[in-house]
Amino acid sequence: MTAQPVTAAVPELDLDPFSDEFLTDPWSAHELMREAGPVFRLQRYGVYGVARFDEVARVLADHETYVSSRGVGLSDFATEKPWRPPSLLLEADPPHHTKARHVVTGILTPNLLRSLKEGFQERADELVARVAARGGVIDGVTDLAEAFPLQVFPDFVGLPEDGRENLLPYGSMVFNTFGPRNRHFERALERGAKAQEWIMEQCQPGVPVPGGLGEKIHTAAAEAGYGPDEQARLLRSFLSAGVDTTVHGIGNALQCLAANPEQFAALSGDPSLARSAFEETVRFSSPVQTFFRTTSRETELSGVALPEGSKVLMFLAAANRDPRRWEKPNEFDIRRKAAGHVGFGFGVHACLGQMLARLEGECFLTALARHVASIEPAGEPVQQLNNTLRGLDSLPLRLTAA
Ligand code: HEM
Ligand code: OVM
Repeated sequence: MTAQPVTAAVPELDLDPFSDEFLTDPWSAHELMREAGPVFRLQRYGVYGVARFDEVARVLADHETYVSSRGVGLSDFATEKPWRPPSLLLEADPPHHTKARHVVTGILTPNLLRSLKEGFQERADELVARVAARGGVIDGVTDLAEAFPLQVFPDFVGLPEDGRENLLPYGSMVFNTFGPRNRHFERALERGAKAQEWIMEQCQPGVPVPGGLGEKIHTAAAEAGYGPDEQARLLRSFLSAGVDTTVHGIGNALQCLAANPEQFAALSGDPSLARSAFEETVRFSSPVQTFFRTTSRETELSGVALPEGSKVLMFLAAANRDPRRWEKPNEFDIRRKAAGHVGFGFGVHACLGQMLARLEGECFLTALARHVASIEPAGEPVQQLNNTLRGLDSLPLRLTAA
């Protein structure tokens, strides 16, 4: 027997992907990880990592070996109590996951999304035209990237006006808790406590405004046999994942367009490029940078033996810039075929909100193309450091109205 030796040399890296240095500028470390090998170990956390497109896709594709029910953060739910009751979607495996997913996909239909388009476009046009007309230096994050989703998403879900300021802190809290118990995690728990209370109130049956997504989820979940607690938890998924992600997507798009005037010129010249520009932003900037899986059994990945119970960190952002998969991966090019990136994941857990995210991105960038003639950096952007998300706290810009 000449079985191939499987564990011969797993590269051991001493990088900390949750350190401020890494989170501030992950790109050179991503390259180092991709070049270290198809699979490596992160010594500091005792976990495996994959940063090449093929291995990330393989882990995403095999949900039986690489499970989500033990948590998609560093914490292993088999040995540690989760900080909140696990998501019925994100932190579940088939067949439980399949059932929950079915409830939601029956609601977020292409028809429903189509019905939103006109209203989203109007709000985007109105907002962008107003901010562009103001002149002077604006903040791309608070004036635009936060303002647009914070208008359309809570209305769509059927949330009250009062308390919407809790949405961003709650999302940022949830995404921080996928990391280790570092400064970001601990601060998130402290600062997010109040937001969490408000979010959970909004998730209770009977609270969301009739006619909105919230009520629809409760009705469909009840019909599927879920009790009040599970209904609330399904809606909680949307309030966890639905705002910070698109805010960062839009903020990152503004940053990329301001940094690449020829790309903004292409968009202005042809606003129908808006959807593809947003897709390229998700590939290029990967608002969700990482997720973990846990091995449910001993397995082998690209010649590396992984014991049962191993945490595997998928660097989605690194896969999205893997030169093995992409031509000129570090160039932001709104005309490229960005489809096939893993910024929304892939497989059974592929982002449930991706069509809504794309709709928001497309409407926003269409409005930008229509109402803004030029967009220039007007100061240093401030990165918002989060264990999972990549986005900005502030982005000083000078806009010229079209
Ligand atoms: C799942 C990214 C917007 C709701 C995911 C996953 C990624 C992702 C990478 C896969 C998780 C995994 O494989 O473990 C993004 C990005 C967004 C975005 C980059 C914006 C640019 C949204 C929005 C919503 C949403 C707007 C809700 C309206 C969800 C939910 C899941 C998910 C519920 C879990 C799906 C499942 O486990 O079956 N998202 N997302 N996302 N996303 Fe998004
Ligand atoms: C959920 C959830 C939370 C955070 C992110 C996410 C990216 C889903 O509660 O289901 O998907």
